[in-house]
Formats: sequence, structure tokens, C-alpha cells
Amino acid sequence: MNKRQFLAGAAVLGASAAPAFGNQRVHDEASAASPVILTISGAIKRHNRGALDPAFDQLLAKHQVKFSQAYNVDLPLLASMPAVTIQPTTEYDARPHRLSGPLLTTLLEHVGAPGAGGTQILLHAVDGYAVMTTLDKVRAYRFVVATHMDGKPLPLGGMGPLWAAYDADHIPELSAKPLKERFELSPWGLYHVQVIAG
Ligand SMILES: Nc1nc2c(c(=O)[nH]1)N[C@H]1C(S)=C(S)[C@@H](COP(=O)(O)O)O[C@H]1N2
Ligand SMILES: [Mo]
Repeated sequence: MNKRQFLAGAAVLGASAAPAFGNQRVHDEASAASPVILTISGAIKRHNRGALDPAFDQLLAKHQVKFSQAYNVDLPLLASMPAVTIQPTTEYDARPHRLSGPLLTTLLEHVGAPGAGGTQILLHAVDGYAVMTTLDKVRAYRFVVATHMDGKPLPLGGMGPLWAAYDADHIPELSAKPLKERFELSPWGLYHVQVIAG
């Protein structure tokens, strides 16, 4: 894919800032034992943190993310959700690898995202890579928020800690394409998901 999408993604983020929630009070979850590894913002009903803090939400702020409330996700939360395992041929070494973690739809339901198929889902990675897709596609591709590859936790600096992935070998419209063209919608280093009502 054209990497100018990096900038396009940033523009989308800026343009679709969450509406203000007035004085509604939101309490951060106290003294969580595990670091937040994913922030979900936008059109969701559940929140466990307040507005983006430009002082200390440095990476989000650099990527022009804006929200007045959001949902913090840590590894124990992901681990508490039913895990699925897929075994796609990855484009990096052309071999099948076992990727496991909860379905993205499970996570979206947890945070009270809309169920309409046209709901837009922006997947945003630590390197600035961002792709927009729809809930219809997230369901059809059975997107997994992978935490593990071949039984090992995905490292930050590699593909992790989270990799949005799908079993391209078993999705006809993707398996028909060359390996290098199957994974545009598959950001590694996923750290922010924005939900935009369709
Ligand atoms: N975090 C992140 N994920 C990404 C990308 C990227 O640049 N950063 N590129 C996407 C695209 S367009 C493809 S085709 C595959 C492989 O991209 P790469 O060869 O640039 O790694 O990963 C996808 N996931
Ligand atoms: Mo690509």
C-alpha cells in the first residue's frame, strides 16, 4: 500500500475527533497492575479513562488522536476474553504461523461499539500506520487481536504487543492476491482503535 496513507490516516483522526461530553465525569481505573497496551476511542458506550492528555499521552498526541473519553485495554483484559487461533501464511517469511488472541469483535462489544455493519473502524499502529475498515469487514475477515505468535507473546519492537490479523489463506478475495498484497488491513504494533459511527 502507498505509505502516504500514514498521513491520510492522521488527517482522518484529526477530522473525526470525538464530540465533547460536557462535564460528564469519568474516573480512571485506579492503580491497574498492567500497562495499557491499547486505547479505544470514538463512538463507544463504555469508558474507563478521561480526555487525552497532551502532556503525557505523547504518542497518541503525536498521531493527532483526540478524545474526551476512551477505554484503556491491558493484557489481562485481553487474556480474559475467549482466544481464537488462526494460522495464516505471513508475508514476511511466506510460512504459516499460529496467531492467537481475542476476536476484535469481542473487544468492540466489550466497549459498547455500535453493531451496524457500516461502523468505521480505524486501526492505528505505533509507527503511525493507520487503516480504516468497517465492522462488516472486521466480522467477515474474523479479525483477531493477536497477542501471541506460535505460543509466544508478541514483542514491542517486533510485531507486538498486538497485531491485528486475519486468516488471509481462507479469505478468497485475499488468497487470490499475491502474498505481499494481502495484509494492508493488518497493522502490527496496534495501539489505538477509533470507532466512528457509520
Ligand atoms: N504497523 C504497521 N503495520 C503494517 C504496515 C506498516 O507499515 N506498519 N504496512 C502494512 C502493509 S501496506 C502491508 S502490505 C503489510 C506489510 O507491509 P511492510 O512490508 O511495509 O511491512 O503490513 C501492513 N501492516
Ligand atoms: Mo502494502
